[in-house]
Order: sequence, then structure tokens, then C-alpha cells
Amino acid sequence: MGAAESKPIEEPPPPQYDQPWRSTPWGKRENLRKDLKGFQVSNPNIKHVRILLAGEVGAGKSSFINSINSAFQGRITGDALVDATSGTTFTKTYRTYYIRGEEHTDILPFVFNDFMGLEAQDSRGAHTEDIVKALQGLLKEGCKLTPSPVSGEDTAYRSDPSLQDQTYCLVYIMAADNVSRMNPDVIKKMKNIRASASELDIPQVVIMTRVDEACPLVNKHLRRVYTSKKIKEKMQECSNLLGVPMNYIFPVKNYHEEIDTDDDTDVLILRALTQIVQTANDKLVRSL
Ligand SMILES: Nc1nc2c(ncn2[C@@H]2O[C@H](COP(=O)(O)OP(=O)(O)O)[C@@H](O)[C@H]2O)c(=O)[nH]1
Ligand SMILES: [Mg+2]
Repeated sequence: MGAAESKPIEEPPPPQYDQPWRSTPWGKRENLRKDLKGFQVSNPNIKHVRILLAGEVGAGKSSFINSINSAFQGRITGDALVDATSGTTFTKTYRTYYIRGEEHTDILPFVFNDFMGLEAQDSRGAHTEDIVKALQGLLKEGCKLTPSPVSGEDTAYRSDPSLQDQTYCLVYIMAADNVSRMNPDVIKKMKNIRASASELDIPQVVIMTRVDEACPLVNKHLRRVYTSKKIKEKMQECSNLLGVPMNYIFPVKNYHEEIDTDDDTDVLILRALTQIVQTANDKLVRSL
């Protein structure tokens, strides 16, 4: 067989872009930290901007809160307990997570509420109506979230929420390695929540976790997060599923097995947090 007859071997398309398609302030961890610590809430009556996290069990909600706290403290912390085994939790306490600075006494001006998992059937996961109540500040601190929704007569229900109790940004947590396999019922639930949040004029952001699990290139070097075609594809999938535009989607790697913090991991986390906090503050300014 002559050389002319042999078919050229088709090269697989390169899995990377030549240039990152979004800029990232690598190596600027201190600046990001400093800016976030010095962040001024645009309303003097609000000490902490409230951010609500929602997503499936195992998406990385608790890990995201822990990673933020770790990025500020310069060491791995685990206040928001991470479930080592993924299962459905039936009962969960609705509580606020505060982020502390290095000095440990300074509480930063943004707080998180981590909702129980959005499992497929209402009997197993968080109720859409409870999440909508949480967005409006109607759920009391420490109340128990159970398979049945919180009702008006319940002691868990707050009838007169202050500005401080309300949510200023809703963050969907989605695992990059699971986006394609998400349960359609969960997606439907997220869309319903999105519709209610939009009606309440609450901005929404997607944090796409587990980028290290979704792309081997990124697993090796986190700085490839915006050159990896795979990651961009996954972000696009999140965008299509929920209808959240790409510029409100942020890929991160959470701390999960590390015992020390790492500059690049912190930068990606802090950059995402900066966007969340600014988006939340914009909402706050609108409601003044
Ligand atoms: N490799 C990797 N694992 C992660 C990441 N984020 C979370 N995990 C792991 O995924 C599992 C579920 O995380 P968890 O925070 O408990 O999810 P939650 O149910 O949404 O609170 C845990 O085993 C975490 O250690 C990540 O970015 N990369
Ligand atoms: Mg959790």
C-alpha cells in the first residue's frame, strides 16, 4: 500500500484554547482578600450581606463555605460539615455561617445560608417554597428543615423580616462532573426557584465546583481552568440548564483533601466570592 493511499490519522481536537478566555488575577490573593475584608455594605443598616446556597446533595455547598473560610484564615477549616458519604439528609438546621478573618475575631461583612439538598422528590429534599421563604428572610435562624415544608403557624416562621434577614444573592452550586447527569426533577425545581427569585429581583450566580474532577488538565494545573475546553463546555451546560448567563457562572475547586491552603485555589474562590458580593450589593443598592 502506497503512502498516498493511507488515510491521514485524524488528530483529536486540542482540548485547550491557546489563551484563557477569561482573565484571572493569579498571584493576587492578598489583594482579593484585602478588598473583600474592606468591603463596605452600601446600606448602614445591614452589617452582613446574606447569600443563600442551593444545590443537590454532594454538589459542594458545605465545601464552598469551608473553602471561603479557609482562604481567609490561611489554613483549612471545616465549620460547615462536609458529608464524607453522600446520602440524603432528612433533617437539617437552617443556620447562618459567618466568615472570619485571620485574626479570628473579625467577622466579615457577608454571611451564608446553606440549604439542605434539592433532592428530586419533595418528600426527600428541600421544598421550593421553603427556599423562597428563605430568600425573603422568613425562616428563623436555627429552624429545622424537614421533609414537610415550614408553615405559617410554625415557630420557625418569621413574619416580619428585617433587611438583615433577607437574601441578596442566590447561589446555585453545581458539580462540574455531574452537570450532564443531573436529575430532571432537580433541574425543574431549580428553575422554579429561579423564577421566584427573579420575581423577587434577587440576583443569581452559579458556582461550578469540582473542576478538578471534570477535567484532568485542570486537575494537574488549576490555572488551566479558563483554557480547558471541557470546563467551558460544562459551564455552558449549566447556563443552558438554568438560563443563567455565562458571566454569572464561576468555576472553582474547593478544598477537599488538602491540609494546606494553596494560592491558586484561593484566588479562584476569592474571585468568585468578589463577584457574588458585588452582585449582592448591587441588589441591596437597588432596594434602598
Ligand atoms: N475533588 C473535589 N471534591 C470536592 C469539591 N467540592 C466538594 N468536593 C467533595 O464532594 C463531596 C460533597 O461535598 P459537600 O460539600 O459535602 O456537598 P454538599 O452536600 O453540597 O454540602 C465531598 O466529599 C467533598 O469533599 C471540589 O471542588 N473538588
Ligand atoms: Mg452540606
